[in-house]
This record gives sequence, structure tokens and C-alpha cells, in this order.
Amino acid sequence: MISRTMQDALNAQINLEQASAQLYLAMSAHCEGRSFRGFAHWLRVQASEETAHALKLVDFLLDRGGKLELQAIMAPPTEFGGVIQVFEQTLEHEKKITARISALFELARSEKDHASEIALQWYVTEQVEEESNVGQIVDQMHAVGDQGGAIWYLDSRMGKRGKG
Ligand code: OFO
Repeated sequence: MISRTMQDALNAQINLEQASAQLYLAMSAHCEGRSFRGFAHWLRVQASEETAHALKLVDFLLDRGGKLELQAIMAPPTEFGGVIQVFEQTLEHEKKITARISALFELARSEKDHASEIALQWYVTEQVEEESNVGQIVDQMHAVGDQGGAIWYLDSRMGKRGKG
């Protein structure tokens, strides 16, 4: 049986993953509205990955006999600026999520909850990949700028992202 403290922390993380899905869906729509369909596609896939992250935690919580307590999901902004700013904000968001996952991992450790610690290792590794992928995109965007044709080339490449 999972402790109340760990249950609350996992429920909070589930909410954050859902909020991430909402954020990326909003960003996707923002890019779509500027005809950057490749960036929009990439963000839409990212939104569905975030939902998968939430569901993976839900399954873990339920497997441990915990109670799922869903909370209201924070509404994302509706304006994000230019496409480079969208991805800069994505990187900042992922860094915040990494910090939350680290805190959750530390909590599992201090609670001596080995099962949670092992389950959270997947998220620790995932965050390394998330930050690396988005960091690379931001670097490429800074290199090409948002004015010339190269940004449209980048857009078409981003449109090739597979699901999950
Ligand atoms: Fe769930 O990894 Fe991004 O936020």
C-alpha cells in the first residue's frame, strides 16, 4: 500500500503531466495558426506523450492500491509569441518538470518507497531525453532565425515526427 504522502505527490505529478499536455496542445494550435504545420504536428505529438506520461503514473498509483484524485488542470496561456519563443518556453517548461521529477524521486527515497523510486527512474531518464530533444530544436532555431526560408525547412522536418 502506498503512503498518503507519496499518493498526494503522485496525484500532483499526474496533474502536472496533464497540464503539460494542455500546454503543448495550446502551443500546437498557436503554431498551426501561423501556418507552421510541422511545429504544430511536433507539439501535438508531444501533447499526446504527456497524456501517456500521466496515464503511466495513474496505472502505477492504482497498482499500488492508491487513490486517484484528479484536480482541475491549469489553463495554458493563449499567446506564445513567435515560433522560436514557443520552443524556448517548451524548454523552460521541461526544465521545471525535470526539477519536479527529481523532487518526487527524492521523496520516494526519503519515504523508503522502493517501488515508486524504481517507477520514477523511467521519468528521470525520459526528462534527459525531453530536455535534449527540445534543446537541440531551440539551438537549430537560433541558428536559422525566424525570417528566412530555413525556418520553413525546419518546420517541414519537424512535421515528420512519428507518434510517441
Ligand atoms: Fe512529461 O515530460 Fe514533458 O513535461
